[in-house]
Amino acid sequence: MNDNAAVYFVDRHIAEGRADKVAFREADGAKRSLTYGQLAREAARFGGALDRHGVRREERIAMIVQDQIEFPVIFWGALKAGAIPVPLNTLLSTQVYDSILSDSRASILVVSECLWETVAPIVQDNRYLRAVLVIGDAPEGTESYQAFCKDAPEIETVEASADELAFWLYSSGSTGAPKGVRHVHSSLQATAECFGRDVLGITEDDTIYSVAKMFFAYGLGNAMSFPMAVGATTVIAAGRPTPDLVFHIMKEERPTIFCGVPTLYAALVFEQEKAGTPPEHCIRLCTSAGEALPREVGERWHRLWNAHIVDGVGSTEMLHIFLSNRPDDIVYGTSGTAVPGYEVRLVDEHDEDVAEGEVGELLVRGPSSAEGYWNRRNKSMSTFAGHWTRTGDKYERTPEGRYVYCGRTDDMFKVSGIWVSPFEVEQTLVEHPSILEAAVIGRADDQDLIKPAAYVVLKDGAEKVDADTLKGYVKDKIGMWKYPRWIEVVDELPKTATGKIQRFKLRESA
Ligand code: 3SK
Repeated sequence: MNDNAAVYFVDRHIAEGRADKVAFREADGAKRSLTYGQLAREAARFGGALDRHGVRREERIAMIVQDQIEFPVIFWGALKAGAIPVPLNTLLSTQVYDSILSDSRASILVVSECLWETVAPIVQDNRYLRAVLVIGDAPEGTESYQAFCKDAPEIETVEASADELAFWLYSSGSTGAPKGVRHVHSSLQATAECFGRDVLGITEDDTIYSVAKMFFAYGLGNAMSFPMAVGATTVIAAGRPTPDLVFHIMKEERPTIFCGVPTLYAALVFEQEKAGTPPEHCIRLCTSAGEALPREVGERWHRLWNAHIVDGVGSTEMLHIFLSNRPDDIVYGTSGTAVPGYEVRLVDEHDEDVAEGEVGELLVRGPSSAEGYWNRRNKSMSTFAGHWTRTGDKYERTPEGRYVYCGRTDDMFKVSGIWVSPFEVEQTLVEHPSILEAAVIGRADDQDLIKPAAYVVLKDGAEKVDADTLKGYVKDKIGMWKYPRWIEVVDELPKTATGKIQRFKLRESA
């Protein structure tokens, strides 16, 4: 039996009569679309072109590709040929691309034309690259992706086992240099079935729109593997997901499932409340990940859109969401319970299970954990501890068995000997009508005692609030010792490209 993931996600649709069904539709740019039949042929041709070029199994194919129809063609074409696609964040700097290209030793690089300038200074001196393919007009020293594929034979999907390496994703987490996370063929199907099909209930009739791009594990599942597992359609957009673009896509492209991140939900709620009128849409369900969704944002979104947000937790290491609310069982402000097929535990610093109501580090086990990090033996051993994977997140379990996010292990701090969850203080701050976003860190006072400090972004046009009022607001809601002793108004919070607040940057500048 051939367990190459391309058999299930690509080839199967032809046998099941979906060749003419649209798999991907671009909502911006050239507005092209790709049927399942076209995708199968073009992926087979790209695989054939790799073969013709002498690319061997397990060679890495780096992708700096926007959300455009070539993305799935390249990803699946590489898998069909037994090569390893490595989709990279399209927002990185020249220097970071340089280090990732060297680390991965990719032999082929495929770049979207508009991203070429960022990598142009480094490709010449890279000693592993044997071809640089530009999607669009090829500058000197590169080849056009279209010419590379022209007249290539369409290959059959190569045999692969479920445990064989399929693709890598580079994870930067909220700190540190990016690490290559190596995933096997069976993980894509496991996440698509356990979460996409069994939790979200995505069907062939759905149209999905994910603001998280496909280079990010969350977006790869939402926009590619989940819809492709059931033969649904994905709307993709290369542009930055501003509220205007999102509202436009909701109205014109009529997605039924929307996948967002907390910062964007907060901005959309704010814009919509200003506009006053309910938006025109066909959304039946939304998802959120990347950061815990503040309760307030979830509740207000539901009132406006009459569709719930299923908030969940995932990681690049586990490929997608493993702890989540359910569409028919949502408690905003919690991350729900383990996704069927996964188990979670909360442990203390000795790896002993903590008691109910105590804070512990979240460990997870399930069918989609990565094989390890590339070239990071120690880090692999500490993160992938046998069947269990460390998440680096601190959680608490409620008497009902739901998990409540407290913060990243590195972001938690104690005040007067009691743990403070930065997330709890942030959630309380964003309940204030003037505050759009907040980040909380521990900071030493004059006596070198750690106390909470808050950075807040005000809503556009919001009335200025004085610090004492805000301090009193938090004190009244969650307790004396948790209120921020310092409150700074900032224009924006430092975040990763995938929307996670980088509290370590605030600590460094405090
Ligand atoms: O950060 C997350 O919450 C996440 C969710 C799904 C897949 C991947 C990631 C990193």
